Amino acid sequence: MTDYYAAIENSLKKYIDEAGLEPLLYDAVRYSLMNSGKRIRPYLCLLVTEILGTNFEKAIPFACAIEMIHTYSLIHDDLPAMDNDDMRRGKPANHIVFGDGNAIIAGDALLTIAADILSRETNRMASGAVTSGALSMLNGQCLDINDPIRDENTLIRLYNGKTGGLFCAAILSAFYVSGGGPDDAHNWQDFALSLGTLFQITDDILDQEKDSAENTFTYLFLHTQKEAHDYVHSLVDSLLSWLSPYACEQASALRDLIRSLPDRTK
Ligand code: GRG
Repeated sequence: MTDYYAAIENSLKKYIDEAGLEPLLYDAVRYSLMNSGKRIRPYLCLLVTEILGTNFEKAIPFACAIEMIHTYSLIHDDLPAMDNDDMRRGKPANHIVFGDGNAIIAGDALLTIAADILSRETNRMASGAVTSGALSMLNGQCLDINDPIRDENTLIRLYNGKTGGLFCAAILSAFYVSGGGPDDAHNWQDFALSLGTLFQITDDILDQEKDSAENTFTYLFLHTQKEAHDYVHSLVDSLLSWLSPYACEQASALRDLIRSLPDRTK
């Protein structure tokens, strides 16, 4: 199977190299973007594109724009005015190394390069899926930083925005790149939101100690550890059964990814 990860790394680097950034801004952007992220969103985008019978290269611009938007959100989320985290991806956060001002414009630069990539694409549905996911993420963040009512309904809105937004962007842009139309998108959208929820609750399980010390509102604020594990495994089962009509090697790779999520350690 194609090395999708190598394709993502090379394309991300090419896009930032071509953006005409000042050396300091380039360093701040590269520091966070080319920094051992798991690349789950762009990987999903390329896999789903191939599952739907289209060459992954058509989806590369969308996959890269999504990873840039994701990285900008992490840089901004780590700032003192937001989550105030000193470490990201195993290294000091962007603002710790470059200062708050440079971290803000590094995030802005990533968002702007993503917009530039999308503006050069002709598939408006796919571009729209990315911008809509990015806005959804901001809605989720808005709920998150404003201490919402801590109930199940709010948690679903929070997770469908903050995490589900960019999972939808990845999977729906792949769907549209492969010729899908808006009337048939809802199944893939449900799939993306379930996958986002699975990813986020495994994140909650990993961060449980820190979240509980900081009284953070997560799935584990409302549910026991056992309920979280049971829910995660029921999501894995339903995602796998949803994928059962697909037999290609990329579908097998996606099944492997889904099965691996409950055991992830980072
Ligand atoms: C500040 C604009 C803005 C938005 C913030 C995404 C987000 C919204 C905040 C980041 C904090 C967070 C826990 C988000 C939920 C999604 C999530 C689990 C992000 C981490 O994604 P990974 O694990 O990260 O894919 P890597 O580093 O592997 O790319």
